[in-house]
Amino acid sequence: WNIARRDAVMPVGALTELLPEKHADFILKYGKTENLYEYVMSEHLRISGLYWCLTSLDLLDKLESADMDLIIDVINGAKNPDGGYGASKGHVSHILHTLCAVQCLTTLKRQDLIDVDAVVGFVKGLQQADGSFYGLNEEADNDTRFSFCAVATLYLLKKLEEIDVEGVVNYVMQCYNFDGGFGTYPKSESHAGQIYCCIGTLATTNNLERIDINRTARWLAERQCPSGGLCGRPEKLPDVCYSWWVLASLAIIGKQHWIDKETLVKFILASQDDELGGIADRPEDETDPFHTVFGLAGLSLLGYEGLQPIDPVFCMTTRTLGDLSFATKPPE
Ligand code: GRG
Ligand code: ZN
Repeated sequence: WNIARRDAVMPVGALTELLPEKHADFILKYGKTENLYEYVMSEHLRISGLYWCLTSLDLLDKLESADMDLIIDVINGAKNPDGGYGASKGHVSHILHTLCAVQCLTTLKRQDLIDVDAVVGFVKGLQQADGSFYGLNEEADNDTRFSFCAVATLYLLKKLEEIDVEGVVNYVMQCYNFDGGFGTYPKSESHAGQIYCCIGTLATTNNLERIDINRTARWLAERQCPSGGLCGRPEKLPDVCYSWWVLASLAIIGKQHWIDKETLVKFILASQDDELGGIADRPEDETDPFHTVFGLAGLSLLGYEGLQPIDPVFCMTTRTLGDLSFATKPPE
């Protein structure tokens, strides 16, 4: 193939080693009250932000440095009477933040703080007759991301049987496209983020045999650009977060070896900032906790040394998940 393709530029003299201490410092500075205020508190992303930060620290084996009491206050403050969690105090419950709250409390070994029946009630209330899920009550915004969030939340609480699992799976299969990918809703374009969510849903519910593994793996493997980075759709630029969405999807279906490991590792390492710490979407961009966690998680799946092993379905360490882990051995 010699077809011109949109790609990132790999800078001369790019970093080639992981800087774990820099990344731990970068993440921990968001744990300090004033920065938490500036970044996580002021945004509508607070609980998801905590999940990105905690999972980064867990991958780096630095969880004990997190300000546990502050984090627990923030999560408890985001809990609503309907059983769900909002982005932060005073925000309406949303399935995305409910999953993140459950993930954070699981990572902190504080599942005892979860009112399981209330969370189950909230999640159940979001399921529609066709099996799909809304993200929040009374808003028709069915999205396969929310199917995954619902399934993952209940799986982590060992309550999967509380929803119509066959219905979720049938809806997800309606979003399966001829090219092997999945979209946001039926007949919508394939996107790597949605593929991760749909494959995660099928894996968690033991339904992976419903797809053509080779066709899906081929769509995913074609996302690798000459720079080594992975993109989310044809004609898009590579971005470090797709080192998670694409690679984890391949890992779940046992085809991780269909992408070139060495150049992907180089791409992620080149996206680090050696002064401020953290990982960016691509080389020389500004770093943030979102791309830091998915860069680290991608490196962990690729077997990069010094990182805790990650579960490809839940993006949490296998150590944290224990018997809940789905982790499959990366195939040779
Ligand atoms: C347990 C890790 C975890 C997640 C929970 C919310 C969720 C489940 C998954 C999100 C999957 C998703 C849709 C990821 C894509 C995020 C993203 C970078 C979207 C931007 O997409 P485009 O195509 O832009 O508009 P790009 O940057 O690719 O050109
Ligand atoms: Zn990104």
